[in-house]
Amino acid sequence: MEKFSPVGEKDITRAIVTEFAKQFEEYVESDCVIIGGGPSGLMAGRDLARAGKKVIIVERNNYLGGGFWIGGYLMNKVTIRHPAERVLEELGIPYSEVNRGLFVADGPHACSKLIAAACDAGVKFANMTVFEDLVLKEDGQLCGAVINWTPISALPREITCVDPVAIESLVLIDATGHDAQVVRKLEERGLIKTKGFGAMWVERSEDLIMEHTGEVHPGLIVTGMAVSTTYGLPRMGPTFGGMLLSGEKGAEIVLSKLK
Ligand code: 48H
Repeated sequence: MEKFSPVGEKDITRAIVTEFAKQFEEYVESDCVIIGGGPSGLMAGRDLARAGKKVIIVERNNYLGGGFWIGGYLMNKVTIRHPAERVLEELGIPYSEVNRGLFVADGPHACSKLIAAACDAGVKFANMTVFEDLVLKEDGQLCGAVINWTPISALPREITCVDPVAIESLVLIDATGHDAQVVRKLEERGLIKTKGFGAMWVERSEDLIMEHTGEVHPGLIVTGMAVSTTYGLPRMGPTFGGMLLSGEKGAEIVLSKLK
């Protein structure tokens, strides 16, 4: 059997540190920073990277995919309503039609294909990294994100005080799901008023999300469930078509802004 190459511990450590630092240094200045690596953030990232933009997704967890692994109630079948099944086709995710206009796929298969598509397109990731605050300049223009390692931000202030760092971008996307964390930072500063997502009403919610996906503040686009929270729209429950198409629309808006 062929032997493994004679590479030692220090070489492995050096490879990790060097490659991480190189990428981080490069993405400190990006075309678009997306906060949140769930279905809407991954779709937006994939489309932006495919269009040749430099895009990084900041994700507080180690894993990517947000709520897209599980369909609902801890059951790993995800549902998608027409017309979003075209995304399943595009990503090569096997699915079946269980009712007219209602499609089902395996959560792990769907989610991993979406993550892979974003990676293949060239999206970079800062995982285990939490969005903490905004970089706001003239006339309230949003120009970047203040970030820290998730384990550091999770520690109580009494036992640690490690300042965050900032990364700059021309545009940001809030894809943080129910919490709408980026929009909420604007709210803390009196720049916007969020309404909180409404009760479940699937027939209305996804069309409304598509209508409202857009720029909420100069330099900030909101996608996915964060749109419901921002505008007080009904939630849709465990179905993901609106998340995928909202991410796609968010990317189109970013691209038109970057032109
Ligand atoms: C870094 C953060 C931070 C932070 C959060 O929840 P998600 O899957 O979001 P969407 O909008 O792409 O999809 C929502 C969908 O999964 C869902 O929950 C649905 C359809 N619910 C319907 C209903 O009725 O409830 O992903 C958001 C991601 C997660 O991975 C978070 O960890 C991450 O954002 N995130 N990352 N810094 N401050 N906050």
